[in-house]
Amino acid sequence: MDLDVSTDILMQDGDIVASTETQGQQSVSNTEISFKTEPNVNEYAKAKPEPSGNLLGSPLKGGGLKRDNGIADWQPKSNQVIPRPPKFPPLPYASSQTGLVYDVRMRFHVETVSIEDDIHPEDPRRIHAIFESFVGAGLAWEKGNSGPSNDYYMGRIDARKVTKEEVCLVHTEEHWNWIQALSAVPMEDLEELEQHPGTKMDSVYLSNMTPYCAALSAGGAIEACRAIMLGKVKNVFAVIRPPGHHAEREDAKGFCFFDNVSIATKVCQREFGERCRKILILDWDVHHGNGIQQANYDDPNVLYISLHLHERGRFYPEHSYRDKRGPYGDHLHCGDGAGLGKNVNIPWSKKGMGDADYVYAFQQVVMPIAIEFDPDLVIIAAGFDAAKGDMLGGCMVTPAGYAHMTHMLMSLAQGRVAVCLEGGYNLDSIARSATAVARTLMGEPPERLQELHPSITAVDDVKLVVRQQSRFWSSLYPRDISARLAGSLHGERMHDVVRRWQATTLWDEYEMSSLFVYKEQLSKAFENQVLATPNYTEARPLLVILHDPPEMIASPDPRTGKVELHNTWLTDIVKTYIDWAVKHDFAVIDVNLPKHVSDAEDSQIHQPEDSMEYRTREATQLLTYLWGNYIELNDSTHVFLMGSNTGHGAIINFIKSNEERAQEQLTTAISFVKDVPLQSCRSATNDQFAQWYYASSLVFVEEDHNFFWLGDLTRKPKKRFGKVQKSPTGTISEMLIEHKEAVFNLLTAETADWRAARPHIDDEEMATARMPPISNFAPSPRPGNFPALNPTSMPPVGTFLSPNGTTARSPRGGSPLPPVGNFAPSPKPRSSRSPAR
Ligand code: Q9C
Ligand code: ZN
Repeated sequence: MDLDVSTDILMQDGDIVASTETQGQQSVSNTEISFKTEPNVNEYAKAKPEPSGNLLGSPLKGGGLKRDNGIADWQPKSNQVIPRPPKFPPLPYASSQTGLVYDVRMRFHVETVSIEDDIHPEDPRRIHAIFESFVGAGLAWEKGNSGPSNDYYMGRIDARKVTKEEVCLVHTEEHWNWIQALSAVPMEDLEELEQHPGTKMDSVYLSNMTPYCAALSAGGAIEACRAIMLGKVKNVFAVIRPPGHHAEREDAKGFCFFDNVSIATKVCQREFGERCRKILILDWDVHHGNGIQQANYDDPNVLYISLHLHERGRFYPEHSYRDKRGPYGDHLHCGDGAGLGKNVNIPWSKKGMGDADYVYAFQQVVMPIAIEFDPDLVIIAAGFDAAKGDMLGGCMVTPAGYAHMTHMLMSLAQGRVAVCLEGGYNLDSIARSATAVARTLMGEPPERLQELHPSITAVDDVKLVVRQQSRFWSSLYPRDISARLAGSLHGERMHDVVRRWQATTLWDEYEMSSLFVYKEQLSKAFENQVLATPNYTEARPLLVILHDPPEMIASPDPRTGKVELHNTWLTDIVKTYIDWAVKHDFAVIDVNLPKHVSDAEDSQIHQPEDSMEYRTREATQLLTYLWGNYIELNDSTHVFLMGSNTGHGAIINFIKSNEERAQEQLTTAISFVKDVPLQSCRSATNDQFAQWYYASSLVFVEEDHNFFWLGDLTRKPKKRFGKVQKSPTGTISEMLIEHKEAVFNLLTAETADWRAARPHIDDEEMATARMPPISNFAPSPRPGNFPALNPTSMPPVGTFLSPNGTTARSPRGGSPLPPVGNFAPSPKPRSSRSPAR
């Protein structure tokens, strides 16, 4: 191949098609890579000023196409002690060049109808901005702008057009054909073009030059990777566009046409075989690379790791592939078949991630996995749209952050790193970020990081990924537990175990038992959800407590994260309230609001809490059900509702939609509010309503609650928020301890009248109401309002009888009825401990 190395390495728009077209075609068949550098280096050494910051001074460079370690020129001189020439070139990596793919012709893909002030973000100037920045930083050579060329600069590698056959390693032939056809579509038709009948294009613009530019972009990525594998360069930066990582098997999408990186991956695997079997694709574009994931999903030799903004599936590409099946970028997508475990999504749930968050993810997930994978080549799908200043990404990564990520990745694959541009839309941000990356590739250490503290959400997001990926990677801890639970271990969620234990204890101490609650979907989490003292229908005060499950405090094993029972404590402050209430002759209904309701078939994987909205809705329904079916039908003299967090929301919701019933029947609503919104009671039709709520409530609000710092601190809270009291910072349990005296005093005061005129309690009668706790976990006899059923039609299940053979009272205190209409596998009647008298 005869190349004139002294000519301008930067092709001008005019000579493009003629020169590079043919050169490009040559490189397809010929593995030669051309390095266009100026031959005369001695002159340069004299003429060029010292690059700033070069502490060692400018070394003499060998001229010509390659860096020269002086070995070839070494000549023994006759009267000297002859040192042995080294067998291998010293510092082979440090002394070889970084490659650069840049071809101005990739600027030809432009939006056809350009609306003046609405320039498309995927702007042709993107690649030029990066190249100019390289030149300005002294990393790349440009005729007229940077003195004589020498191999101190990045070595230029020609882009060329990808072939159909290469594209079809990733895309369908139809996709290739559709892209090719664009060059002949009249401009005015391009806008309305569909890629698939009836499907609008998803975030792409088209021009007649699109096929050409997309082909150069993919070809550029290929040549970049090949140059490394051929030993021409140590690493490479491919400044290419249009980007590729959203392009799917048969879809252009998200400004992308061909999946450049995946095509380069498959070409290298095929061409270099065992030398380039395992490839790591690290995608730090702010968007998920749905195309790359799809193209490599079942390939065990391609590890795809993507860090991206996900916003729980609400960030682009929200769902993809025309079948619209999923939030493909979530952490649960880990690959398929032989490729299982070779897909790692690190989805940020919130915008605004910065250097510390990315570095944290690298340290916790990316590098441990990458080192264990041990790739032969690293390709970075390098979008710079997570950069500070990018209008699409909303993240904060600085050039130093990108440099650090690059630096870490350079420890892999013997330094074989190919950086391929993807997105990134702020011209200034991408230029500065890419330059920092290129400097790092060339051997400069990264700048110091300014931001060192990862955000809480980032830590949470990363933890989720670690747990998920720990199934596949032995360097990740803590291990995911679901694999251990699968099979015959009979794993049970602790909240179910604990609630059963509570039910047992409350039965033993107060003969509290389960009230039937109709549930459409049955789950263990509902078992024993509502427990009542046997006297809950009687003419006495009733305290209804809606609370979160008790809190666990654990000190896990530092290495495995294993939580052992002997290092785990259960705090159940609600019990204190029940104890007090029972001792003071209150009837109690205790309602447990589980934080997560598993499906009937519990998959035993880690579950986040159900959303606050969902839990509040569920709790409201439950309270409404209890009120209608139990509370208002009994003879209670007073009704107190007490709720913490979700319970508070449920109480207010109930009150608001049952204004009259509440005002008539409810004595006091007591709330503990920590990390849920403080609800207010106001009525459109009744001015007195807020007044009534104020008089009938006691609301403890944690002092850090934003209610206090959002509002005007100098003013008292509005009456409609109830009788608000500030509570010192702490957990809900701590709040419950802190204010128990206040609550007990209130309960005592409010029931003083009844206490004074206390009726005699018939012990005999009470005993008849006793029954063992009953599981709430089974099909109900019939949906609907339980008490509305004809009691005699209830199936006579054995344990419905109390141990002494009598039957319990119905909720209304009427005809005998199996207690709480429960169903199926209930605990065995306890003969010895049962309270038969
Ligand atoms: N509602 C890359 O960064 N946004 N592509 C479309 C439509 C598309 C980004 C928003 C963003 C594509 C390579
Ligand atoms: Zn992007």
